[in-house]
Amino acid sequence: MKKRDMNRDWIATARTLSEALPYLQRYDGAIVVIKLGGHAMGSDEAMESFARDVVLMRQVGVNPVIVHGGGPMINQMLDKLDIQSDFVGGKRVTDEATMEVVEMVLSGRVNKRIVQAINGQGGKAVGLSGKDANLMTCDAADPALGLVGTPSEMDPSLLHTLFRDDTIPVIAPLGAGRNGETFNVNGDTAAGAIAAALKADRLLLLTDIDGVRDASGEVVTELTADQIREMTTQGIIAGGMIPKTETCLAAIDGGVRAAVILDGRAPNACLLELFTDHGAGSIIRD
Ligand code: X2W
Repeated sequence: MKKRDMNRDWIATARTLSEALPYLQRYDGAIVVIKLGGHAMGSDEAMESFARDVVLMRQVGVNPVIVHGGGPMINQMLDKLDIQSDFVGGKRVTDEATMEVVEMVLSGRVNKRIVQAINGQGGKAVGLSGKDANLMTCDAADPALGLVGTPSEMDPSLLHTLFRDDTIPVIAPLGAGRNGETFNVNGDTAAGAIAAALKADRLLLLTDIDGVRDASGEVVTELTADQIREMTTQGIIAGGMIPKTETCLAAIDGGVRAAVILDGRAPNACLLELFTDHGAGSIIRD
């Protein structure tokens, strides 16, 4: 004999699913690029929950692409190896020794952790970096930063092949140079460039802040590109938020329909944003 568990609001669960229908229809076949920052990668449970959301997206017809960071994990390994590391304008000054560690950590441990988490939830993920299939060719960003790259030529054709095969790409932000170099690319920059190359429907930047705040400190849920520019000129958008909003503006300029800055540590952040009226974080459109 079995009895119903009356401690849960099952009717609300069914209603939530029903209310998701228009969103499921809207995002059927959509390309959603998700940047998972190192600061948004939490415990194994949080990673499992993120992976579950990604697999659910794929299950309902979305083509998710994960581009990850891993700055804190790179810092830990550099510390262990006693390699000093500096940031200039939010970018890691990258010499050859640092580059070796960056590639090992990002393409190795961090990338495979995400791939394994997605596959553990019944998805089919494959780990890549911008070097694979010439996805992201880079030029040096600034000689003072060493091997930091700016994406200059994108070839997303492999990603379209993976979509057709129900496979979820998980991409480390590294690019190849034209002379055999390996370049370290800021994770947000890489996600924006990949989203633009795919003309993605959404770019979701998952970070550890809950969105863009106005002068009174409140999170603004919807903004235009012009409003972002104005708030930056007025100094309301400042510090670490600037590279994020710049990435969003560049992605929108490049043909991405909308970009969202949201807190990746909040449970089911991606689902909340894509499939509910509530949304999450701050959405930026042209
Ligand atoms: C970053 C790449 C990783 C990254 C770095 O070396 O830390 C540059 O700064 P988060 O976790 O998204 O910050 N690259 C050029 O962007 O990680």
